[in-house]
Amino acid sequence: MIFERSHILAVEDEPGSLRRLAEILGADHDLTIATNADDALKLVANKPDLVLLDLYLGETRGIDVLISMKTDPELQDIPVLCVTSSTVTEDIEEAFRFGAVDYITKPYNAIILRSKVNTFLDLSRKTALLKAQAHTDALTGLGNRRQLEQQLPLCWQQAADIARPLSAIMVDLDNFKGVNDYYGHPVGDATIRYIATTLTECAADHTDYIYRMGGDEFLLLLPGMEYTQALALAENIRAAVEATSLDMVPTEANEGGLRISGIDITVSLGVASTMTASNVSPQRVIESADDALYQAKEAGRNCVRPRG
Ligand code: GH3
Ligand code: MG
Repeated sequence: MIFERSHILAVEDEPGSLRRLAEILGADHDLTIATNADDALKLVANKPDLVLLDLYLGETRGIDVLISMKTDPELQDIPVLCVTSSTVTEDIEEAFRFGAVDYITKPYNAIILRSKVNTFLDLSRKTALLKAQAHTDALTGLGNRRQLEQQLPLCWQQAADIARPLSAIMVDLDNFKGVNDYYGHPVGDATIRYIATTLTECAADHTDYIYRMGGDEFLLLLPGMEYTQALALAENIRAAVEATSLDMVPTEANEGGLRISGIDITVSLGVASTMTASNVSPQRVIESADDALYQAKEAGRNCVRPRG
């Protein structure tokens, strides 16, 4: 295990205990200190990598810090290690029930504490990495369907908060099988990456919610964007891709691009827009954009089709 320097929040009101924590962990990690639950709740907003939590903090209770963290989606993954004098069964039971990763009673052995801290930091880092990978498309770095599932309610709420529509643009490469068949899979992959970059560039101010839905299909979610704006953006994307030829698509084999002329790259796009309302499912706007994309394919490809 390789240990990186991490940010640890030590919540502890007893000066002797704080000195000891600093001695054991201070050389390897950056320690921030809170001596009561109120300060801890403020400091935890800075998202430390790990929290060491004493349960009895003068007038305040460490368990309230734990409960508050575990109910906040932004903070709930931070490991909380209880370090306390209490050996009361109810305290131990409560700490684990509310999500502490471990419970160490004072006096503790320095080697054991250091080792547990490093183990939980390492586990937490790996879990975060796995989570990020599970939500990212490996070829393009865009969000994948899992990411979309998680973010769709957020997008919907964002649009609802400002009483504006949620728009969606569904994009699919035209006759992409031909690119793969003629030039091979690596060129196909490079083309998909190139389209992902083009989408990100065209939607410069709206890049938070761009997804690769799978294969050669992409989705842009645009909370707060009016229908006509979304149509204009879709047309920009269409024109930008049309202006691309395969010799502009960078590949790993040839950084300067492929020096062949041949298949033109184009995309078809479906656009939909809906006002957020309690009787409409957020999924509906995506289905509508998908229907519109189907119509764009039917209409001969390399075009934008609307669906109100
Ligand atoms: P259409 O205009 O109707 O969309 O025709 P199409 O040939 O693009 O057909 P479709 O969208 O159904 O096919 C997508 C193709 O994308 C099928 C598959 O060979 C290719 N594909 C899917 N994922 C990848 C990938 O990760 N890399 C490469 N190179 N090709 C992929
Ligand atoms: Mg296609």
